[in-house]
Amino acid sequence: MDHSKTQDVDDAAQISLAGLIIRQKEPKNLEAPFDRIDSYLTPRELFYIRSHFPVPNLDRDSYQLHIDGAVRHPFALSYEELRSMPSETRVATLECAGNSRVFLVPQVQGAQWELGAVSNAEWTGVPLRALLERAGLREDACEILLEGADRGTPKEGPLPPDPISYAWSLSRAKAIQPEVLIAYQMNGRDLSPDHGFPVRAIVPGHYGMASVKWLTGIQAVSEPFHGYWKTSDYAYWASMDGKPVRRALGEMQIKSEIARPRVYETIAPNRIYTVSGAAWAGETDVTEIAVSTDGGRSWAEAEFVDPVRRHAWRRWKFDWLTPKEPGPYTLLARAKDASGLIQPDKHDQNYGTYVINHPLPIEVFVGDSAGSRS
Ligand SMILES: Nc1nc2c(c(=O)[nH]1)N[C@H]1C(S)=C(S)[C@@H](COP(=O)(O)O)O[C@H]1N2
Ligand SMILES: [Mo]
Repeated sequence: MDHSKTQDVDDAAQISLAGLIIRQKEPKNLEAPFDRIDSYLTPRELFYIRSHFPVPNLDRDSYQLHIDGAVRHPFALSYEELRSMPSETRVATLECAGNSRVFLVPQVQGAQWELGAVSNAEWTGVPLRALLERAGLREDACEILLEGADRGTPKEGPLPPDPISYAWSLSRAKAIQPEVLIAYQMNGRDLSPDHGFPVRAIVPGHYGMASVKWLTGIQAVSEPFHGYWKTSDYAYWASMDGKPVRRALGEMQIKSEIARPRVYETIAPNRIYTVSGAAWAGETDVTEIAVSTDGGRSWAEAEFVDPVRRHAWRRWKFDWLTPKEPGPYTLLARAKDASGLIQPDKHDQNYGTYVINHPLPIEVFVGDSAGSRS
């Protein structure tokens, strides 16, 4: 792996030109400045932060990761022991399931994320699979429960009777996939406290809620885990034989976002303006990206900047010959995946305040006031 390249990304001038946007001060919920990040990997300093409780104080020397439950040989690992195991490094995009919530009309409850509750980084850690193999998963283990050290009382009901920890379970099938990491580094540097120091899970392809930070427990369970986060919070209405059933969120749905121009940007007429952004999907690849500059009436193919890499975003760009005619224009981007599926035209109400993956309208003005600036 080319560490020097990663280092460059985190030291890049863009860090000093940009900062995070506050959505909530405490617990910390900070959004990445999506329009200001040009790099493939999001520098650690600009990676969005989504935390439900205050950051727990974990110490490298006393840290222990417990692997137990429906396993034949439960065990615990220190931080140094984890770091001495064979590791892997993978790029994965994390998107918070509530990203782009501010685009919903009428407005809904929850953090008003714009475009930046999504970021892309390179993660280093031990495959969860290796830990589960060492523990010897029992036949009856159906899910793997990941538990963080942070605790508190959540904000929205139905509320549990007492304070709880942050916890999320993965199906056995996903937990043993090679991409799921028990990570201790991000972009070649140790995790920062906000991103889960000393150790977090990284579950590529799933919405961010699955990538449990401050991970202290891995428990194999023989019954599906129906805790607060998988029922009250990150759940949606699925359909079973035509009847609605409550299910936990999982895979990220295909989505693209326009980074530039920004909402209400003024753009010079009759010039080439390079529209840019990124697109990603869950357990599939993004294969096509189209841009509309007339509110969705017509679409033109845009060009990818990055190659296909499962679980990581692809930046894209589109050279727009801006109209001679001044006025408001609505830009949209729409991605297609390897199976031919494209982003839905509008938000699916069954997802409530989550999974906002329809093409997000970016309204701009073409006019002369930008002439002097560009
Ligand atoms: N322990 C713990 N893990 C957590 C959370 C949390 O509040 N506590 N938030 C989750 C959510 S909702 C998201 S989107 C990601 C965000 O990871 P980041 O803060 O590193 O961007 O962490 C997930 N892991
Ligand atoms: Mo999230």
